[in-house]
Formats: sequence, C-alpha cells, structure tokens
Amino acid sequence: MKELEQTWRWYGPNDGVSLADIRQSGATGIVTALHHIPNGEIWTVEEIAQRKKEIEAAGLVWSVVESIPVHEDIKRASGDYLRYIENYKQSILNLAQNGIRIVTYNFMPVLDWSRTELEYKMPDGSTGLFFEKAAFAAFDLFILKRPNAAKDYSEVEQQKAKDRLAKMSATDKQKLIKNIIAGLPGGTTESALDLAKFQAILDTYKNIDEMVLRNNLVFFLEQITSVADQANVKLAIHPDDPPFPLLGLPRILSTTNDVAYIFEKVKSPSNGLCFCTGSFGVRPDNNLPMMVHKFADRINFIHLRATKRDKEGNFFEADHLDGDVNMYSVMKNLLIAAAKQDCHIPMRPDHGHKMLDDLTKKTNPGYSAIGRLRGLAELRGLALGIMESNRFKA
Ligand code: DNO
Repeated sequence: MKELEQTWRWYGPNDGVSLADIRQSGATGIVTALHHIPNGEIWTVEEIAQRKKEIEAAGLVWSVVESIPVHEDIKRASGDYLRYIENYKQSILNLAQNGIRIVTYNFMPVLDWSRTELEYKMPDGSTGLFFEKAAFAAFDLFILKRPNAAKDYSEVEQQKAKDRLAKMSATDKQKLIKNIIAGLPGGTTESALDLAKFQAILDTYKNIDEMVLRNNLVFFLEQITSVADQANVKLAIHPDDPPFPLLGLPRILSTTNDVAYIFEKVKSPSNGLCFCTGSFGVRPDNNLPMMVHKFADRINFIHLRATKRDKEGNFFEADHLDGDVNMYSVMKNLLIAAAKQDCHIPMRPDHGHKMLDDLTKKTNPGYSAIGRLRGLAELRGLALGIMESNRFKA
C-alpha cells in the first residue's frame, strides 16, 4: 500500500487560513487556483510561477489546481467557446511548464455546490453545511418563481415547500437566496446577483438537456485531453454536488454510470476523476467503496468528507468519520488504488465544521481551519491504521 499525499485547499492570499497555518496541519501539498483571473482567460506562466513561489516560501508545494473554471460558454457549446477551450489548453500547458500536473474542474451548469444553510447548528455546538429539500423547493417555487418549476416537484413536495415558506421571515428569505447563490462558480468571491439575473442565466440552458450537456463535455474532453496527455497533466472532474438535478438544470456526473460514460467515450490517460465522497455519498444508490474499486486507475484526486441524509432527502455535513459513507472501506480501496497506480494520489479533508475558534473567524463556507484539521487528523489516522494492519498481515 502507498500513503496518500495529504493536501489542503487554500483560497489564496485573502484566505482566512494562511499558508503558515496550513503548515501546522500536517498537510504538505496545497490545492489552489488563481481566483483573480476571470473565467475563460489564460493563466500565464508568470502568474502561476508567482503563486507557486509564495507557496514554496511557506515550505509547501502546489500539488493540485482546484479549479480552472470551465466557462459557461463551453458547457453550452455556444458563443466564444472555441476560444475559451484554446485558452484552457494553454493554461494546462502553462501549469505543466511550472511542474503542476493535476487539474480539477467541474461541468455543473450555473451552480457549483449548493446548500440552503451554511451555519447549521450541530448538537455539539459546531456548525456545518445543510441542504434542506423543502427550503430549496420554497426558493425555487415561490421566491425565484422559476417558470414551470412545479413540474419538478410532487404535490406533497409542493405543499411542504409552501409550509416551509410560511415559516420564513423576510430575513430568512434573504439569507436563503444568498446561501443558494453562494455556490456559483468562484464560490463566495462572486458578486451578489439578483434573482432576475439569476433566472436569465438559468434560461440560457433552456435547450440543453442531459444528452446535449454530455456531448459538450465529451467534446471539451477530447480537446483538452490531447494537450494534457502530451504535457503529462492529469485531469480530475468533480462530481455534481448535490448529485441530482436542481432548478431544471441538467446534471451528468452523479452516479457510477455517469462516470463510466465519460471514461468509455474518452479513453485518454489524462481523463480522470476527483473522487469526492461528500458529493457521491449523498445518494444511497452510490456504493462508494465499489466506485473506488471500479475507477481505481482513474482517480487522480480525492475529497474526503461525509454527509448524513434523512428520509426527506435532506442532508447535512457530518464529522468526517461519522456520516453515511463507510470511510473505512473507502479509504482501504483508495490506498489499494494508490498502490496500483504506484503514486501518492493527493487527498484533502473536504469541508469541516466551524468549531472552537473557527466560530468567530471569517472563512469560506466549509473551509474552516480547526474543523478541517480535525478531519485531516482523523483521516490520516484511519489511513495509517489500515496500512499498518495490512503490513502485519502481509
Ligand atoms: C466545494 C468544492 C467544489 C469544487 C469544484 C471543482 O467545496 O468541492 O466547489 O471545488 O466543484 O471544480
């Protein structure tokens, strides 16, 4: 078995968790992006080198890019998409020139991750992220008032959404809007959009169903993998979060079959996956240990976190070892995957609770210092235990 490389997501110089803080976490690799460069534009060799230097000055290495955002034109195959794809290729080449060889991205239209509550109180006093179905439906049906939204909800769901709305104050509604829109690509750095503008963006996907979006992803992959293969860069597509359609938008990376499809269509060695347990784990029909086994040679990056769902379809982000995911089996299979690939696949503790001093500190939703530190400590202990026990068996 091989250890996984321990990494930590850093949002750049404005992140409330500094490189010096990260150095104390035990992580050795940094996962970051050039967040100041507008979507679609080229990341130049110089800008990349500059950021790399800052990271190295703190005694860390830039291991993974998360993410080079995929411009909406590429997802829609419209407008300037061919130019944006050329730019994307150039950014990959420029990263390779700087020795950075893992690139994460996602292909979720409009919204990246989505939650209804960013400071959901846990019984122990810490807070975490929460997705409440009725609140989301209330937003969709009665606040955004998306045309034809009703056809996406059963009568019972619509009634629950109505009841939920009735319990919301004006401030609750504003907060809900903000929370849902915070998941837009670029996360919290995006400026506040009003609902009309948001609906206008949704409308640009009116004629794009799953099949069209899949074809657009395959086209994009065919283009960028040719460059990535040559430059020895590995790509890592992030799954849908949550792994089901929202707001009438197509979602194409939620299940085993979805993932298998892209590897079947684009066989290039650089075409790989970011295995995110928190995203895939929300669906009871996703068997995560089996998925790791099946895609072992395609997993280029790992996000580890756990969610807990209820019968209503709500889920919250639980402690890293305490969710619905069987983290022991997932970890074991990931260690086997790393051994098979003969490389230290990078993993990061994904999202943590806000706890202790985190509670009074401003950080990006999900990206607290101490909560993630707890996650990393638990996960590396788990990995070490598995490796040692297998060593004794061997
Ligand atoms: C959420 C993250 C995602 C992820 C992107 C990758 O916390 O895991 O925003 O970075 O989907 O492109």
